Amino acid sequence: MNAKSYTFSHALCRTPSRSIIDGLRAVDVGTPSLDLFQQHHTDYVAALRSTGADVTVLDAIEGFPDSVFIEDAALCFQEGAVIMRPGAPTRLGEAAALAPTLRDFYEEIVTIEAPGFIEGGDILTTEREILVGTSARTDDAGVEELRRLVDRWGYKVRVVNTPPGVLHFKTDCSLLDEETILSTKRLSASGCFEDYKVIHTAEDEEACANLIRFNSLIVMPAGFPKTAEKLVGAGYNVKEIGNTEAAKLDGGMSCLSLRFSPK
Ligand code: CIR
Repeated sequence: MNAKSYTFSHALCRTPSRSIIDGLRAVDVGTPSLDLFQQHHTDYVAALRSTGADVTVLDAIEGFPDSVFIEDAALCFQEGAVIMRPGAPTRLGEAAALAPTLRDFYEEIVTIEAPGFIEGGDILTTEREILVGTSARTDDAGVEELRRLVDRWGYKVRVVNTPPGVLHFKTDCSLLDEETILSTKRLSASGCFEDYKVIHTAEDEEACANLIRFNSLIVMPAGFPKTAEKLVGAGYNVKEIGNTEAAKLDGGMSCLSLRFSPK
């Protein structure tokens, strides 16, 4: 196994802060429990480590309630890292806060500059391209800036649409392997995965579309038995992790880590 889109030597996670109760959410379905969030987070980190990866868990940042969703603040490749420019005003400062840590791993770090906005949750890196969904958090200027920055490493960016009312592009899809994407039907209907094999989330289980392929594992939220069965049936090694508290803040499995293999 050497696919660079899902083979990772490292991951960065961030401890949930006490301020998580003030995290952004589209609909208020209750306050997340910090204790349970922490328990799920510990299980998540253990799952990543079980694949042999070196996982660094950074300190919580109380000033940024959503900073546990570390994926949105940067995008990492073998060659270097891109510091994002989150479109949520309360999250803008998270990107700069992450830069010193990324310098421990990379010589080359580039930064999305104003005026564009872009968040990691809108970016799906596959073996052959970088798909970016424009959304309420990611605009055309942010995408064009990313395109310009990653050109130096030979990566191609393709712009797609995030379905209306969906937080991030990857809220509705995930990479399963070099050729295969897990997607909701509402997203794949746009035709954006025409050149891939697509496995759909089972009916009424759209909320598990955000999962991660991390080395040998598919790390998915617990509580979606029909989709889990589909994935196991297709030959994937599925590990389920509790996600009830992150879900109250529209977060899922990809948001909780930055996954990378620096050269
Ligand atoms: C937010 O609205 O920004 C957070 N409450 C959730 C971020 C989820 N991140 C992701 O899907 N990559």
